Amino acid sequence: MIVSSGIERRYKLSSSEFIKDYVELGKPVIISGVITNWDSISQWSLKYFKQLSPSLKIYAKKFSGKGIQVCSLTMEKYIESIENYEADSLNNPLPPYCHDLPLFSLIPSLIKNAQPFPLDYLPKWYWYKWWRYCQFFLGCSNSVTPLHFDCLLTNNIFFQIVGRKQFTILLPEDAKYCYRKGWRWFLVNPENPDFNKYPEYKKARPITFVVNPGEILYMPPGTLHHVRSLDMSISFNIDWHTRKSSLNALAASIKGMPIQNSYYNFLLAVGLVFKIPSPIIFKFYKSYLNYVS
Ligand SMILES: O=C(O)CCC(=O)C(=O)O
Ligand SMILES: [Fe+2]
Repeated sequence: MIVSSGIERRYKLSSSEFIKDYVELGKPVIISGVITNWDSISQWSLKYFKQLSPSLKIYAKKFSGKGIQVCSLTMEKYIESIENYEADSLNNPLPPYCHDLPLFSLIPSLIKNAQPFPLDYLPKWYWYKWWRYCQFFLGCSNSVTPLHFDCLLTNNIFFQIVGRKQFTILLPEDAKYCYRKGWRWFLVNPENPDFNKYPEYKKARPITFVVNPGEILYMPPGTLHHVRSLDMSISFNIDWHTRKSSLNALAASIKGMPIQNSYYNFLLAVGLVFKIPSPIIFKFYKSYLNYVS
């Protein structure tokens, strides 16, 4: 396996540099110093979420070789299962992983804890009610998201609020060494690759790093990522297109992208390219936030 040189880290990166040196070049980066003063960094905890909204119905996922199993439970029950696991991981089962939850829409009082939001990293089209595009990840230590890329081939800005996460990422050109299954998932486990089964993975150049609370990770479209929570963790991301990435993603419709994904990309391309206001597009796009694929 070729071990590559790591990811760039930048302190208080300006939006013009972010766009010129990372988004336009398709280069990942970790940015520190931008969200360090958010209230969420000091205030959010799973206990806090439980107090705010104990009876909120949420969904959690179990990832296995057979696919994704989704279960529904209340915030209170979910947090209790995490607390039990963190207190005694030997005698409690690993709880499912609450993954892709639009928590700002479900608990709007959280929005004020994520200010000032670095809106100028995003195209203006997303500025109006930006929080509607965010998806949360709540989980215990050892929660894992297997290797995949984000299904609409969007850019991803990932905000790590509580706990640390270890990412292993690969650039899109290495996808061919990772044994794809369906549209977006990959069979190789980068933490313990089985080279007998997946010999081509020896040619891949995975990059492993830890994202700490208060840091932002940017991943360009098509970046493969495997994520392990090192601690109990709260994060959220925003998946977004530029005009260019929306058109590239539409072009991927002929490369096996599921038709449902092409529909969402079509909506975003219409918004970004023809400047149709986001409140109109969002009515149709909204169902994407509950889309499991
Ligand atoms: O944090 C995780 O476990 C997964 C994150 C992820 O896949 C994403 O932000 O697209
Ligand atoms: Fe992802």
